[in-house]
Amino acid sequence: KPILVPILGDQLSRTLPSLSGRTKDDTVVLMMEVWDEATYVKHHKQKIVLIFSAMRHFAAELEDAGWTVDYVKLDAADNAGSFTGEVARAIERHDPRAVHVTEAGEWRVQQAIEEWPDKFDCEIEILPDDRYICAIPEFRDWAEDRKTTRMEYFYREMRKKTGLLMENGDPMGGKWNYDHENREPPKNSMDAPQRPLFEPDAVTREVIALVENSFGDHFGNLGSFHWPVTSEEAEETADAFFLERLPSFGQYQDAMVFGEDDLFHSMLSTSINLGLLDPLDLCRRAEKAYLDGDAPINSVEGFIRQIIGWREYVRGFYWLHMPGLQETNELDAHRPLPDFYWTGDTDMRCLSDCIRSTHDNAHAHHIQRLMVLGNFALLAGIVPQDVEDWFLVVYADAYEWVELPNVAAMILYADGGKLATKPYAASGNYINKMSDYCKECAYSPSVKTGEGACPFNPLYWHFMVRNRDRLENNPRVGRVFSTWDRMSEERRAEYLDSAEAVLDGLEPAKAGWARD
Ligand code: FAD
Ligand code: DLZ
Ligand code: SF4
Repeated sequence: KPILVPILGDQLSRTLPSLSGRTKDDTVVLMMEVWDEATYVKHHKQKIVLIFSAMRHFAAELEDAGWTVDYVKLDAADNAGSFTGEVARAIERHDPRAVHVTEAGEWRVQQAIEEWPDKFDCEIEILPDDRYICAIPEFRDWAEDRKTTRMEYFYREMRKKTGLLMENGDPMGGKWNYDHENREPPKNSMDAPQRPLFEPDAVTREVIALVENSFGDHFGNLGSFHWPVTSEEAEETADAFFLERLPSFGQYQDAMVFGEDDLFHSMLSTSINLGLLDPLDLCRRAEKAYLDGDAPINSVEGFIRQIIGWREYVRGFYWLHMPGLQETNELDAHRPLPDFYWTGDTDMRCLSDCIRSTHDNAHAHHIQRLMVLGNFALLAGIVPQDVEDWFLVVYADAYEWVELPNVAAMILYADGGKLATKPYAASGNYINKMSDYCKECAYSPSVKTGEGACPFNPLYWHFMVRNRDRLENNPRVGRVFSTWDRMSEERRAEYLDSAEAVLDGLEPAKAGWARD
């Protein structure tokens, strides 16, 4: 009897623990395209194409390498529509002596897997996913008994653990973090190199047709699908990044330019999250670029921090705070998501450009997600669950374990400050400084209230005033209220009235975009 090895859509790694220890002659790999996964939220069309195409390519590679793969397509007759239903059918088909599965990335799926031992009359082995640098219990131990569980301290532990950018126990260059060098505004004419764009092959084209047919009402554009769908294409994207973009990655990490969708970012998150690239290997390559003198320390340290710091940290944070993180709403935000997040129909040029990129590419870079799309949702007091659904739907790299901490805790402060020391709230000044958006916007960042005012300006004060009780004692925010208190009563009323006018003008999203 064989061992059945189900491989989920974000487990496309040859080193996957449930696969790497197996022998080909007594293993059946099971891969399943299932309706439940494609529709628990109505994912961007490109996200579904990416996952199905990458799954199909991975299955073909395994078969070429001599593995037996039982691949269930979405439109296969009798597809049960769920992982559990398909594993049940596969147990019938193959009569395995055991099922070996690597733990799921998402809490929702892991809950279902943990029911398998009771459901199936077959031995079930659930293996920890060792494709991360920090195991879930290790993060829990680290977080326990600590007064402050900030990312920066966790990151230093990961530097020590991996030895990345370390020299005799000290950080290379003398500092742990070079973030203050990574905040340069864009230059007038930014000439970022084009990343490799992959034309859809026959496999991807077949999936595109399937997705148009089955998920035609989902958000997003398919005409511009160029994501890497194999580890080879992902490596090509990584090669181009290390060669052409890493040197400027740090400097322009927070810059935003109208119509420039990736600038000097790596565009590797979709491939890392699918399992096509190994995150530690990427960090070692970045470190080598520094040691060889091909990239400056601020770029290399910044890139490594995003991966062994933020990426690992949010995963640990997710598992530490689930399932509560889905429900948390400490700032008591209650406004529905504005419709323009789906349509892009707004005169705010920063938001409309970020939403266009999101619609066309299933991508927006970090600072767009944080300081434009996130900042607006924070200031306007959008209900966290609406914002979470939106971010989970629209990005090709979105899985709940990475999306939810970034949205609930990082941008919305809905966890009450476990992750961030203060809300990332900013007025139009910040966006004006870090982008070229404002020059041709219908609004002006220097107009603070009334006609023509950048909506971020009055909303900033409305947010602060509404949350004064919660934020006033935070030493990193407190001073803001002294500024407010020094304003004349008339000025304060202008700010609040302007903000109310913006908020009253927000049309709530129509039902059916994120969920049926
Ligand atoms: P780069 O800028 O080149 O960064 C390199 C890598 O670092 C990324 O590929 C990613 O793996 C990692 N990374 C960077 N920042 C983060 C972070 N905050 N959390 C986790 N990993 C990080 N990333 C996702 O992978 N999936 C998501 O669903 C997701 N949702 C986000 C939602 C919000 C509100 C915010 C503010 C950030 C979110 N991020 C998410 C993090 C980040 O925006 C993306 O990883 C990044 O934009 C991907 O593009 P890139 O590969 O070019 O990244
Ligand atoms: C996101 C996604 C989608 C859209 N569809 C599938 C699918 O049909 N089959 C599959 O194996 N995985 C899919 N995924 C990715 C899963 O949701 C992902 O593996 C979970 O996040 C694991 O926790
Ligand atoms: Fe965005 Fe305000 Fe600048 Fe317009 S003026 S682009 S709304 S920050």
